Parts: sequence; structure tokens; C-alpha cells
Amino acid sequence: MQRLTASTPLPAHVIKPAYDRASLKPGIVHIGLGAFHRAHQAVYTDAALAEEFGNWGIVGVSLRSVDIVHDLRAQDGLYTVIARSAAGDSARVVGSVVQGLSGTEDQEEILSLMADPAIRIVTMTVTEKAYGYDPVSGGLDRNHQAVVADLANPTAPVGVIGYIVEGLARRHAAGLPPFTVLCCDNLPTNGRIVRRLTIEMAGSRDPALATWIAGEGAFPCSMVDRIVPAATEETRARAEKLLGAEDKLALDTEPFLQWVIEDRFVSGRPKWEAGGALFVGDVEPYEKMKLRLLNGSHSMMAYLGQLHGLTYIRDVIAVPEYRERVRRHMAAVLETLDPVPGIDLSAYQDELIERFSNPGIAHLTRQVAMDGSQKLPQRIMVPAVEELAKGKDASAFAYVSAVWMAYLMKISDINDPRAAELKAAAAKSMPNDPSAPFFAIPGLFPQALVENRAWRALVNAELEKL
Ligand code: CS2
Repeated sequence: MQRLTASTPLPAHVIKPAYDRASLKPGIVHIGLGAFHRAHQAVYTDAALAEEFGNWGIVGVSLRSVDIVHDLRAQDGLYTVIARSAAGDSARVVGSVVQGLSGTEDQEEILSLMADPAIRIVTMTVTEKAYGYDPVSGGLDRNHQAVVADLANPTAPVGVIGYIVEGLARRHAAGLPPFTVLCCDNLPTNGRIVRRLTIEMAGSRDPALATWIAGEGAFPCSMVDRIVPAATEETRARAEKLLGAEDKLALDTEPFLQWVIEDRFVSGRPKWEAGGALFVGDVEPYEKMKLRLLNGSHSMMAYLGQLHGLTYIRDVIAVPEYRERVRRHMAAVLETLDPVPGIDLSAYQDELIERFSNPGIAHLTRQVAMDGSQKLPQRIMVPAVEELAKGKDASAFAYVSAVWMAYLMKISDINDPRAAELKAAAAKSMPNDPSAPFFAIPGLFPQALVENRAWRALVNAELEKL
């Protein structure tokens, strides 16, 4: 079977880039070429280019993996996004990614591009754990591998913040304006976190650079949403049928997508509104809504699924007892949210249940269960702290914490940057206070929870039941 390339004739039912790809030049460097980016920001950029053409092609950078970059080159940057639902499948070949580079093979090319005036935005999806963010200090985690390496050797970075700082340093030296840094990961106030980490790392090599970034730089916050499971052999087989060509980068996703962005860009941006992006002054209410209602429920379902042998999120939501649990969790989360402009929160919750139930989406509970130590703070722990401060019992959040601990005690093969500490805690047996070893892990739970005996008793009570 022929591989998908720019010269592949595509069937009429496939949505194709509606602009002159051959004349598209890069304007964005994106770090983190995973499934999420390809089904989200790249799709928005594809829509933006079709409505208002400009030099906003994406250079996709993978810091570690070379395979994906080689596949992208073999396919002229093209790949298929299959939106799946009970109503059927619809395929779109996305054309906004013009080039792929890998940190392992093309470091100098990436850095010189970042210092090229044509590049005006650097976006990123590298997952929570990649930033080297210390939730206790709010600054750089000085034990994080990439942070340590990039502080020691700033001109040959390995981590995402190291690349941003070296790219900005080169622009500063050349008298260019900075690029806008747009974080697209599921961190609360993601732009502010990345700004702080960038300025801290820049300051450690050159205080003048840090001052320049603080004064001239822009780090808009953004809330991103689309459920994109890891692709499988079935995904690729489906793409082959839909296209009549082989596509090693094809993805399954849901029809839904959402992007809420603060409109603060140094040197312009694509017309992402064309794909439905919403530009607002303050992203925080949207981000809290999504992190707590969607991602918080997701984590709960992932650990319930892992505990009870359920493979996919859709299997968990199909169990009436667990669906009811999700509903109750959402009701508790609602107490922590302010009104969100333009959003009906009751309809939003119903829509989430629908999305979790999508029969076309095979989202592994194992995948969502990954990296709990990096995800639960913003999804579960911070809302618990807020509720306790208001005099509430925050029992819903105690329940999810207990489900997570029960999962850690039962499943030995976990994927988490703090796996060693979590596994050691899970192996300790404390019959009268089973959650204690987890609360003793430094910086894992916020201090306000560690010190709250009543809340910890709720966690223990749930853990006993599980
Ligand atoms: C999920 C997210 O894996 C996870 O932790 O909760 O990837 C989720 O699917 C996306 O944030 C949806 O926008």
C-alpha cells in the first residue's frame, strides 16, 4: 500500500487542507509532537490557514522520539485525524505541520529556528511532568533531571524550559523581539507557570536576559480540550480504509474540541477563531472548570477502572454505580467553581458524560492513570484545600484520593515520575492509618491536607471500604 504523501490522491469524503500548502512557511515551533497536539492545535491551525492564509506553518519538535519525526518526513508532514462517534467516522488530513525535527538529531536546527524572526510563537504539549515545576516553591524543581542539565549546560538544552530560554537568549542577543510562549498542557495558569520557570532559568545565566523576558515576553494561559487516546493498530487500519493509503501517524479522536486562550501575543497569531478557538481576557475560570470536571473525573474513572479490571474509560462510565460516582464528584466540584462566562455548567457536565461514553473512543484507563503525582494536585488536591478552607468536609476529594491510593496498593506496574516513592509507600502496612505513608511523601500532598487529621480520617475510611 502506498504511503500518504503530498502527492497521494485523496478520496472526496476526506477533508483536505484548503490552502496552498506548497507556499506555506513556518511561523510556529511546537514542542511535543504527541497525539494531542496533532489532533488539537494543528487542527485549529489548519482551519485558521484555510480562512486566513499566512506564514503560520508548524515545525513540530519531538525532544526525545526520532521515529515520529522520521514518519512525519516520510509523509510530507501529513497525517489523518479521525473524529469518531456513534454517528460514524470522519477523516481529515491535516496540512499545518510543515516540518519535523527531533531534539536528539537536530538540536542546532531547532535552536536556530527559534532564533529566526519568522518564528513568532512557540507552543508546547510535553505533559505535566516535563516542565520541572516544583508545586511547593512554585519555581524550578532543582532535582528535575532536565532542569539540572539545562542549568549546567544552557546552550545545549534537553528540556522544554531549557529550549525556550536558549531560543530567547539568541533572540535577545540578535536584537529581535521574543516569541510568544503558549503552553497547551493541563496545568493551572499554565502560562504563568511557564513564565516563572523561564525567567528563573534565564536569570541563573544572565539577569539582563531575565529582565528582558519579564518585560517584553508574552506567556498567555490557555485551556485545551480534546480526548485523544494513543493510536493503535486499529487506528492505522481504519485510516488505511478511509484514505486508500498507509498513514503511520493517524489518530482517533472525538468530534469535540475546545481551546480558550488569552489574547496576548508579541507578533501576531493565526486566526484560530476559524477553528472555534475562544479568545478571552482571563482563562482561569475555563481552566478550573475543565481540569476539575473533566480531568478530575477522568482520574477517578481511571483508578476505578484499574482497580476493577475495566480497560477503557467508556467501560467505567457504563457501570451505573461508577457513573453515579462521577455525577456526585462533578456536583462536589461545582461547589468550587465560579460562573464561567458563556458556559452552562449543567449542560457541560451532561456533555462530559456523553463524551466519556463515546463508543468510538478506546481510551485506556491505564493511559489516564499515568503520572497521578503530577495530575492530582490540580485536579483533586487543590479543590480539596479550597473546600476545607471554607469549612466544608471535601469528602468527594477524599474519596478520589483513596481510590488512587488503593490503585497504588494493588497495581505494581505503574507509570509515574515518583513511582519509586509511591510504590514504597504502597508497600508499607499501617493498619490503623493506611494512608499515612502517602501523606509522608514530601511535597506530594499540599501541607493543608497533610495537617488535616479529619480529612485524612475520611481518606482512611474510604480506603478501608475499597
Ligand atoms: C486525561 C487527559 O490522560 C489524562 O490525564 O485526563 O489527557 C484528557 O483526555 C484531556 O485533557 C482531554 O482534553
